[in-house]
Amino acid sequence: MSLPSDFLWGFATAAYQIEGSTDVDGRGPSIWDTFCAIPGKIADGSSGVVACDSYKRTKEDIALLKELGAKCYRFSISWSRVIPLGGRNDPINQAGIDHYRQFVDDLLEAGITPFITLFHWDLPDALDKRYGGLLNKEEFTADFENYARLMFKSIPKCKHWITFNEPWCSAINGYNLGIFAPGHTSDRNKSPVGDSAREPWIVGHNILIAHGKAVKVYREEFKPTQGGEIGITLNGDATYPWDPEDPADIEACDRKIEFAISWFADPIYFGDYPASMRKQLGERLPTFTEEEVALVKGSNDFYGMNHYTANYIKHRKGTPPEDDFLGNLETLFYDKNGNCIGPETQSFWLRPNAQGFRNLLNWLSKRYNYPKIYVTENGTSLKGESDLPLEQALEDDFRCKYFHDYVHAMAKAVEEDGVNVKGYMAWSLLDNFEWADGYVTRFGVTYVDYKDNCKRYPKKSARQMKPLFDSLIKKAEVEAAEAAKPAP
Ligand code: PNW
Repeated sequence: MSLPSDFLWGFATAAYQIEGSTDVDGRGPSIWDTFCAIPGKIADGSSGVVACDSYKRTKEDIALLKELGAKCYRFSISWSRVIPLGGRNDPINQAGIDHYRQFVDDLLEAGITPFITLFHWDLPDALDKRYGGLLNKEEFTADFENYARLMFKSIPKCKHWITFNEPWCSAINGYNLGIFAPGHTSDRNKSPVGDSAREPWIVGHNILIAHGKAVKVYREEFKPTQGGEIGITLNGDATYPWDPEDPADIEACDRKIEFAISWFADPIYFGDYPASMRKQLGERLPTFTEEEVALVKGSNDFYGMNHYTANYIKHRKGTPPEDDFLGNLETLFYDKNGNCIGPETQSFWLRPNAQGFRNLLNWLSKRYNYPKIYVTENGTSLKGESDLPLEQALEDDFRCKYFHDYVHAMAKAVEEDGVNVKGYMAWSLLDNFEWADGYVTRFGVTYVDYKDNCKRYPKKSARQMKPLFDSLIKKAEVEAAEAAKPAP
């Protein structure tokens, strides 16, 4: 088992989850600042106001990355730091731009390759209030294009750009379930009220167009001189049939992935939405104009894959409710024969199943003709980790096993199945603000002591990463040297 010698590995974070300093250096509010202020939305009533204090500790974070041996680091830019009101006619904030440019310089100086995510959910709040944010195609896509251009121009040394992180989460969690900002949902007992049956599909469409516009700008105006690459990051779980003998469950397994991943990946690789989605959603799913197809089709230089878990899938009969977004099926932790998908974690939706990772890498590679893949997130929470005293929390054997098993499953997919994975970023470098879970759920390989000035303590899993990748990459180098030797 081995990985190519140019394989990049490292860690990932996102601006709102780690930076804090929400009113420092001219930053404008994002929809997450507003959302966190709505009572009941965040489990512990917290917000990203302090988070890991990373805005002020960039040197310390880089030193940590270096100490852990990371070759790359994925982070996101807070749009409202660089354009506080967000729009194309709004003033830019040089202090915000300088911060990220300096950060990239410092990473490169430390020998760490930066991956920048332009949008990890923290839309400038002014754009939501001004015109409905992600729901407004003309305005949102033009403003995102403008913001993306400003970043490409300002940070020419970055060679790996991700337009959007997990548009599925923005659309479904933000506009159907209402558990993420801006919190729209059809549930009349909750506010803000939206339209769960329609808004997510409009938001998804608008994100695809905005992605396409940013990619066009990068390819036409920057790539020729900067020579970098650009893509989108999508999330999706692996699937197994609830009843392995039932063709309807087997079919539902593909449909589940289509509703999660192909919703975005099919337009990007093929130019249109999957047939299964059109069939169920009809006119509620927008259609692409010819001009939009030209923008979106072929717009990935690489596929960014976020992956955490797997589910058993049971098909449902009859007409699904209008607000269904799964594809008329149920997701379960046990199959028909009582097999369990994996052990519990602190996250209700996450149960480790490393074989599923290999299966999904294969599924994606076959459907999209073996694209270059960067795993831009993979990781786990631990049940009850927040209740442990510091010394015990540092012994995160459960997380060590998770990373060991998942990374080995990936290496098998590369070596034995011909899947083209070129990088891997563990989620996350630090325990951080886990969105609606607040600080209760920890995903870090580094413990952050929120009660003691955000002090950082690398856990066992943090130190395991370098030997884990060294063993897989070095072996490849040894094998290559062996192969190069003349036959005796
Ligand atoms: C991803 N789900 O989010 C995000 O990109 C990260 O910011 C986040 O911290 C990480 O995974 C861990 O949660 C997800 O409900 C949030 O299936 C929820 C789900 C999936 C991914």
